[in-house]
Amino acid sequence: MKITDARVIVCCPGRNFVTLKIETEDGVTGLGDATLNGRELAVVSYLEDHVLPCLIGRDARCIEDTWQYLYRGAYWRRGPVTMAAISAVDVALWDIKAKCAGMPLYQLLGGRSRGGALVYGHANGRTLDEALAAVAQFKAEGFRAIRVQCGLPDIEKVYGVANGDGPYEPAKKGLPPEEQWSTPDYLRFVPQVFAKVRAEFGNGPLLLHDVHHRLSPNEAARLGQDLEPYRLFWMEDPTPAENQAGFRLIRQRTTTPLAVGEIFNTVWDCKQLIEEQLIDYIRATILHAGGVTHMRTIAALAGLHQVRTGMHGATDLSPVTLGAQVHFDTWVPNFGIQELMLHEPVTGEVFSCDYRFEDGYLVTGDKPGHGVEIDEAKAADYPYEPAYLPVNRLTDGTLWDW
Ligand code: CS2
Ligand code: MG
Repeated sequence: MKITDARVIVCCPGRNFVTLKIETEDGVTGLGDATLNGRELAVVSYLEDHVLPCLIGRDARCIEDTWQYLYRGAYWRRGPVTMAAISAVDVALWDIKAKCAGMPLYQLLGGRSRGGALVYGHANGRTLDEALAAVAQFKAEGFRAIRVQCGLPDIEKVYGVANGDGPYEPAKKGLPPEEQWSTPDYLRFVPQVFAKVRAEFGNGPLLLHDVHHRLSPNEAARLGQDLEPYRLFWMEDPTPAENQAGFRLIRQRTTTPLAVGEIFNTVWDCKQLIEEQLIDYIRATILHAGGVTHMRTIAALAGLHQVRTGMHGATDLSPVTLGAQVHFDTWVPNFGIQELMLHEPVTGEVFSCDYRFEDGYLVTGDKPGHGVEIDEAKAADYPYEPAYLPVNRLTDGTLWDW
C-alpha cells in the first residue's frame, strides 16, 4: 500500500498547529501532529524539505521500518524538530493501519486496559482566592485531579496563570513576552497555597503542581518536603532535567511524587531517571518523543521500574496528539494520568475528535484509527500567526529558566 501524497497543513484556530496528512494509493488517509510551540516552521521545513520526498512511494504498512529510516537514516539523531517530524509520520501511519484494520487504535496496540484515562485540569489564579475559585469550578465540572498554579503576591506575571479573563495560554502573538521570577517568594508561598486548597476541599481531589524547571535540586527538595503534608499526586519538572543525576538529591529527600519529561524527545532523555527510579511519572509525549512507536519503548522501560505515564496534554499539543494519546492511555499497562488543557472552541471548527470528557476521564470512541480528522478548507481560514512562549527573568533582570 504505497504512500501517494503527504502534505503539511499549518493553521491557527486559536493557536498554531502543524498537521501532517498522509494519503495512500487506496485512498486511506492518516493524520499526525508536528506542532512545536514557538518553533513551528522549523518542523514544517524539516518535513517538507527533507522527510516528505522520502515518503512518497514507501509502503504505508511498514511503520517500524519507516521510523528507523527517519531516525537512523537522518544520521542526526534526536532533538525536538527531528522527533516531532518523525512523530507526525509515525502517528499518521498508525492511523492508517488502524483504519485499514477497521479498529480503533487502542485495539491495535493491545486492547483496552481501562474504561477511560484519568485526566487532570488546570486551575489557576492570579491570587489565592482566584485559584481557590478555579479549583471549585474544576471540581464542579467533574475533574477528580486538578493542577493548581497561583500568582505570587509581589510578582506581576508568572508561569501557569492567565493574565486576563480568558483561559491560560502561554504562547503569545508577536515576539516573546517576559515573565518574572523569585525563587524565595515562590518557595514561601506555594505551601500556603496547598494548605489552603486542602483546608477548603479536603483530601478528595488529587492535586498536582508544575514547578516548570525553575528550582535547583536542593530547592526542589525543600519544596517537596514542605508539600508532603498535602499529599500531592505529583510535583512536576522540579528542576531542569538535562542532568538526570540531579534528581537523586530530590528523590532522596522527599516522598512527594515526581513527574518530568514533557520536553523529552527520546528514551535517552529519561533512561537514568527511570532506571534509578528517580521519578514516579514520565511525561514524554507521542508528539515530542517520536510517536506511538517510540512512546511504547519509553513506557515499556518505565513499566519495568514502576514508573507510570502522565503524558503532557497542554493546548500546544493538537487534538490529533490528544486523540492518539487517549488511545495509548486506554491501552498502556502502566498508565498514571493524562493532562487535559481544553482547546478553545474555535479549534473544534477545524479538528473533529472521537474522544470525550466523562466524569473525570477521557474516553475514546470506537472509530477506526485515532479518530481525529481535519477540515482542510476550514483550516485555511485560520492562517499561521507568529507566536512565542515567554522568556523568564529574575527580579534583577537575569534571564532564567521559563
Ligand atoms: C506545561 C505547559 O502543561 C504543562 O505542564 O508545562 O503549559 C508548557 O508550558 C507548554 O506546553 C509549553 O509549550
Ligand atoms: Mg509542565
